[in-house]
Amino acid sequence: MDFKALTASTLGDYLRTLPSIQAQLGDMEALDIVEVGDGNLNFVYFVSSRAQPERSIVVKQALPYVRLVGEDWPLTRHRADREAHALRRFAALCPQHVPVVFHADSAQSLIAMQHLREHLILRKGLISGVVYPQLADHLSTYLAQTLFHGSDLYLDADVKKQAVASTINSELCKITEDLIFTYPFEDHPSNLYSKALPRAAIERLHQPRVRLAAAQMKWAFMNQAETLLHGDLHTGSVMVNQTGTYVIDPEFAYYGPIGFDVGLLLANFLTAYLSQDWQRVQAGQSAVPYQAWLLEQVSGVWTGFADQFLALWAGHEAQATTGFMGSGRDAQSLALYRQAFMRRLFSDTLGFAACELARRTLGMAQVAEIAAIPDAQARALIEIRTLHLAEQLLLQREHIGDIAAVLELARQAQALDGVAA
Ligand code: SR1
Ligand code: MG
Repeated sequence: MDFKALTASTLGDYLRTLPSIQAQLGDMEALDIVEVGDGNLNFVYFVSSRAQPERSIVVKQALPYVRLVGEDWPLTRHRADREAHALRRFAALCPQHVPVVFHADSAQSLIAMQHLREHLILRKGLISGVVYPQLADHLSTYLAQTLFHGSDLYLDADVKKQAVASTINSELCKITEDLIFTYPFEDHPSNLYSKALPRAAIERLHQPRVRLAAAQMKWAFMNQAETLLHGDLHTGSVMVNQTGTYVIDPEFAYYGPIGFDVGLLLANFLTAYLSQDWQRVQAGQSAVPYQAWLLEQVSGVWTGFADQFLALWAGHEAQATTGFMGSGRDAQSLALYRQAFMRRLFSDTLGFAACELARRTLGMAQVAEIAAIPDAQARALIEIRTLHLAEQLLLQREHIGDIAAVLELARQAQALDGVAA
């Protein structure tokens, strides 16, 4: 069937032809279908059986343009294939944290998957000040499992090279190259921020040493084909409740630097942290305890990820005849290499986190915890803080010794009450 943009009225007839969907929904005579997508790119529907409303699925369709902008910004529908492939691959590696795909149709650029009806988008939970006791544990496990098993530390070299070739996602990568690594560091017409943000705060990102660092991170994003990434792992790509965590929406998946997924996630915890002065105070609460919990998530995600990544690596080396360093490897060389590897991964992570902080402050793809603040002065102060932290992380990424030092930089940014000269 030729591609057809489906709607809440036409989707039912399409789904009724599919045995895999019938198995999920049971009685499909009458279906309740609502379009619920509030993401930037795609259309998303909740579909349930009217006779058995507890049986439901999510359907996502990619249209040949960017939803946020409309038909003036054409975009390949190929992203749905990338997403279906990545969901299946990540689910095989970490089934407890990835939704099940029931059906994927390349011609229609459509995916039908598990409906996480008991879960909420993490970004919304963080704006409301909800504590999720197992969040850092779950997210660090997801990161370690997916990022380790896609890399040359685990895969045979030829398998990994084939994987790099078969997961090319150029158009979506170009969005990231522009929106995360380029536009925040220049006066681009698509940039958006508070009217009250002082020009001096924006111009700090135009300093040659900052632009140099951003260009270095862009180069790493474009050239370090280290593992299959989610590619857009912000807190809007995570669904949570008190006991479970799922990572959704990997349409930006491609082979890139390991630190990119980790860095994006940490940056979005940091925007949540730096915006609590507004969020909690509006709710009549002190921001302090929730901010402490958010910094614990930053620290817990990094240390949990690093520990599990190293454990997976050591476990794999222990049972492989020829490890990454060959069959003649010795314990001391292995230890040195692991240490250097993790050191570089940490500074990559901080550099990517910095670019994400900059673009979530100045770029067109805004985050609600900052952009929805109606008081221009209050929003501008938070933007000053996120930009300051972005600058510090970018410039110091190779010298920051550990995650505790990152938390200290975040606290210093939180304490700012204006733009540094
Ligand atoms: C056109 S908006 C692009 C952004 O939305 C996606 O969620 C990614 O974050 C991307 O950068
Ligand atoms: Mg998304």
